Amino acid sequence: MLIKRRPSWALPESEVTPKSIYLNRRRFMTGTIASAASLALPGLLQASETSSATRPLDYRAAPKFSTDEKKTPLDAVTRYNNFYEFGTDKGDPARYAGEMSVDPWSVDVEGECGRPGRYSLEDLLKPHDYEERIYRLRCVEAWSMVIPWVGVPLAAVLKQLEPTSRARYVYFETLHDPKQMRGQRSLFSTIEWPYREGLRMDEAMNELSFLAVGLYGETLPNQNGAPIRLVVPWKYGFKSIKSIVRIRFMEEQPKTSWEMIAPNEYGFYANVNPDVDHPRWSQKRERRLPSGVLRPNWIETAKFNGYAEQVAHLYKEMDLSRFY
Ligand SMILES: Nc1nc2c(c(=O)[nH]1)N[C@H]1C(S)=C(S)[C@@H](COP(=O)(O)O)O[C@H]1N2
Ligand SMILES: [Mo]
Repeated sequence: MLIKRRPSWALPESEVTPKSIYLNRRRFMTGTIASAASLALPGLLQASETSSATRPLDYRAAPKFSTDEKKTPLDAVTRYNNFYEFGTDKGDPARYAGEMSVDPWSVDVEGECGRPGRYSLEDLLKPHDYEERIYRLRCVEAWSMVIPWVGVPLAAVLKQLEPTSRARYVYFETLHDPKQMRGQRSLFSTIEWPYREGLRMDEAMNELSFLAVGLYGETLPNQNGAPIRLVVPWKYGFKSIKSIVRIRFMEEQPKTSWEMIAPNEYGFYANVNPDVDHPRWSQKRERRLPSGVLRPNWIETAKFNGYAEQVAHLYKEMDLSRFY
């Protein structure tokens, strides 16, 4: 029997009308073995969905950060994931991320800033109102989604921590706890835990950079990086680090997980760019999910994932084929 607990930073149920999105699931096909398995084992997935129960959030829409594109159905957003802490199969996070406990949660703030210390998630977010932003998410593996996130601008949270003039980069870490994260117990893991990511300070302060605490109007399902994750929509998905427990302001460019694994394939910048192919595949097109096996939904990839107007100026002086 699973006891549903409301995170302290979510709203009391009495203040909002819960959405019925979970009651009205549609099955979808992604064309992977993972989803075939998930269709065959509905009971198993049902259990993990319940164990990472979500709660409604109070937020307002941010029309400036929206899109006319069709949103990816919740089913795809929550069942086709990359979260190697729970396994490398696309279905593993939905199956196993319920084994992680996300309440209470705290974030350690360190380095070049005026307000270092350990913050409860509640204290970190208290000064800010939640907004909904509908962003495209483009994975380096050439698939993409359109996701309605709920959260706060990264810049607002970072400013409140008072970065010093020496802070040129900001670095993030995911929880490292093999007891709760079975992928970290694996002997075959290529990642040196914890999962690490980082941004240049001007990238972090860009209006698009976002800290998500929810999606589709509710707190994040664990598989999507509960209780707090980064969303950097003009960069490949691996920059959007999940389940953040550490923020460090740094003078030097930090080492990041995928760059550590294969520096010739994955760079620190990782801007979405159809003109710079991955060494092993083209980045000119992407499968917009849901996408069937028989009729894959291929679309053209846009430079900076379609956000050039907001971010191209950050890279004016840079050769993006060298700084990939
Ligand atoms: N800690 C952590 N964060 C992570 C990953 C991961 O394996 N571990 N995968 C990244 C990749 S490759 C992608 S594409 C996105 C996927 O986010 P989603 O599952 O919410 O769609 O999360 C990113 N953040
Ligand atoms: Mo990804």
